[in-house]
Amino acid sequence: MSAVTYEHIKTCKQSGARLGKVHTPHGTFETPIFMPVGTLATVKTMSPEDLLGMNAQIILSNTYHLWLRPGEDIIKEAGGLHQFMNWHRPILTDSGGFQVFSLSDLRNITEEGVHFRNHLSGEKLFLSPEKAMRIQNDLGPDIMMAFDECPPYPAEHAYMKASVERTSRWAERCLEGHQRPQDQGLFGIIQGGEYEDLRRQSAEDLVSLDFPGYAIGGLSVGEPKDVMNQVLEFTTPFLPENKPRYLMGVGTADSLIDGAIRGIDMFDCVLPTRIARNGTLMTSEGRLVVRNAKFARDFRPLDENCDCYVCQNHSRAYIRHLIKANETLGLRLCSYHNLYFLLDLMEKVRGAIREDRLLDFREEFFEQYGFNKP
Ligand code: PRF
Ligand code: ZN
Repeated sequence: MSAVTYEHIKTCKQSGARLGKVHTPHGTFETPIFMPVGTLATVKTMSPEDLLGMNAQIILSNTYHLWLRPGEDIIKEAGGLHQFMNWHRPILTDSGGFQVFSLSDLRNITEEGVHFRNHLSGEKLFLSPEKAMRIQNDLGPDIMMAFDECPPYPAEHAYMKASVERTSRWAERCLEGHQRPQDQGLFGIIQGGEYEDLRRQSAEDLVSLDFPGYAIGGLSVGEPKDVMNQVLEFTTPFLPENKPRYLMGVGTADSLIDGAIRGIDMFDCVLPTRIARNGTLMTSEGRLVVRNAKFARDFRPLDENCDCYVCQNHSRAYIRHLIKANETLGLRLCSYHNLYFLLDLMEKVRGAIREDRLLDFREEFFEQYGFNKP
């Protein structure tokens, strides 16, 4: 029995979206789900108590960042990441592959792995499938990710084909290097850009290796929205129905709904916490930039339809003041609301799947949010 298993509850008759549960050594989370990002073993400005208060069911952290500081040896010595940060619900770590590509210049990809420079100190570093597995085995998340290459968009077909084939060879090395399959589930990552044949090839390669879950990587890297939706539509048919599916790095409200409709179970993104820190809020009526002068005397909550702690207790005028004065409470309140908004959105998505009405929900949500897309 794998450390991580998917329990299918039902398929939405209207949209085809999946309602399920993922069981892990640190408990169960409901899907479709949004995972807040805690890159450096902290969801920026949020305490574990805050995360429990908004009912975060699983969070994500990063191999690359924790390897550089404080070092996986210290986290292992603390008893693992859950103990180190005092978060006892499920944790997923990304493998470092993507972070190497997005954070460092001067990288050199070889069959063996990736040579690059530390984005903090400039020091020369090397990551490989084996090393990414060893670090994640030391960190101890419930779900760890294979070491992949996420090529830029757009990339030539020939480059992408060679890259997909290498990512498949790396995936095999990840499975061989993984030392804790009994209590950590390792997910494979499908690449292939916008190319249907390469997505198929990547999915078939990885599915034949029998991972307990599959991610779709290489999306939300600058491609148009309809390209992402198409890629999901032609990739998910190659994935087993009894394993979780994770769309990496996607976190706008509309793409969470559109991803769920295309059979995605898990999402993560820094977007809600990143935009919160400059005072941009996600609300049921679209984005709200609370710094704007028009909110100086606006004593309504950030979102009149939100039940979160922030919206029950504080006004736009107060939060605008905090953000403009660079008070850290402003960052906290905005981060809390944005995370609550996406977690609550996914709870509503799960409710709509349960009632076979996710396409109707999408219509209603997009209408209020200010989208009028097909
Ligand atoms: N690979 C990995 N992590 C990721 C991605 C990927 O392709 C993406 C793509 N948006 C986000 N995070 N390992
Ligand atoms: Zn709120």
